[in-house]
Amino acid sequence: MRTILNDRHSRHRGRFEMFRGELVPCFEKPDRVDHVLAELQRRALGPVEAPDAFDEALLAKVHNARYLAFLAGAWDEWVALDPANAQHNVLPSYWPAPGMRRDVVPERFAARLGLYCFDAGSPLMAGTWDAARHGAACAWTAAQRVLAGERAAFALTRPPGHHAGADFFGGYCFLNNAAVAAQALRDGGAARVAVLDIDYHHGNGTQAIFYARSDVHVASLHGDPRNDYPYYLGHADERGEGAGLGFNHNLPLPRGTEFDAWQGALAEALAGIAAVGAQALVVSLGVDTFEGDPISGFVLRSADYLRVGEQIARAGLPTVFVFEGGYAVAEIGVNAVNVLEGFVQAD
Ligand code: OKP
Ligand code: ZN
Repeated sequence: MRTILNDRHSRHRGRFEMFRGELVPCFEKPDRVDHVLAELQRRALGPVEAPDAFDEALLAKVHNARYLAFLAGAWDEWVALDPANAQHNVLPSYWPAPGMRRDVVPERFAARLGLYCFDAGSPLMAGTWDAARHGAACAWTAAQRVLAGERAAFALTRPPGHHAGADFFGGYCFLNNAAVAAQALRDGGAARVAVLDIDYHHGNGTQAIFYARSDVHVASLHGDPRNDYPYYLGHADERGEGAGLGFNHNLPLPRGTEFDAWQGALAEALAGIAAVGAQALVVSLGVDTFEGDPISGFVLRSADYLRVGEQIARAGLPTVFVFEGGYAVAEIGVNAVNVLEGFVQAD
């Protein structure tokens, strides 16, 4: 399987996120991708390449133009406010509460920041935009390889993407790489695309982007939002709206869920994907379902990920894997590459 690597990922390197009233070192760090890359190369799973030239105008198919302009210029605006800001990451502290106005775009940077971001855990810095847009290019390129006839391709990138919506960032995510890949598969001729999100956290951004669309079906297995981030979306009764009704499938699971039960939910998600007649698949591949993950609550073991890859391969669809979460850094390479190897071996 071919890997498209974001070689700019380490330009995004957050210092601190807000956690329990303190700023703590970021869980989402450059080592994560480096470990996956090392394991891919150790197992010789296939070539590793840079992304093709990417037309950034394609981002506007899944994100809103005002948001993209904000994100692209946020760091420069921040530093222009005060040159000393160059030493600090950007993190919001203000958000519009319900009943407050979102239609008037404030002038003040700190206020605009809160319009476009939904948590205090996603620091932005000088290299964020560059890392994120190259990540989107990787997802797009992986989709192009699959459209050209390859059985599967892997976009290895960070920051992750599935929490980013049309006009907001959060959950360590800035641009929705999986949505970019799904849209690229649609534009390349797949009449219906499915996104299968197996990251521990609900992909609220991906769900929101495609919620009213019937051409992209979104299925997600995740920690029940009653107890897990992102808390305010990801319930089983969210089934899509308008033309998209019936094309969103959430499978929330309790903390402590073991592989047997998790795999049953995966089978259900895949049955739904088959039922809607998807012609291509995007997998939001997070491995924070691992028993040793420091911020998550499922208990999958490393060997289980081989079975996950096999089960996904049996869907028989051209597949783009997009890397998302996973914070047990020492095991992240083995876990992620096990999914890919299980997929390849089942073929
Ligand atoms: C991103 B992805 C730990 C609390 C959770 C946000 C988690 C974002 C996960 N400080 N903070 O889905 O893996
Ligand atoms: Zn996650």
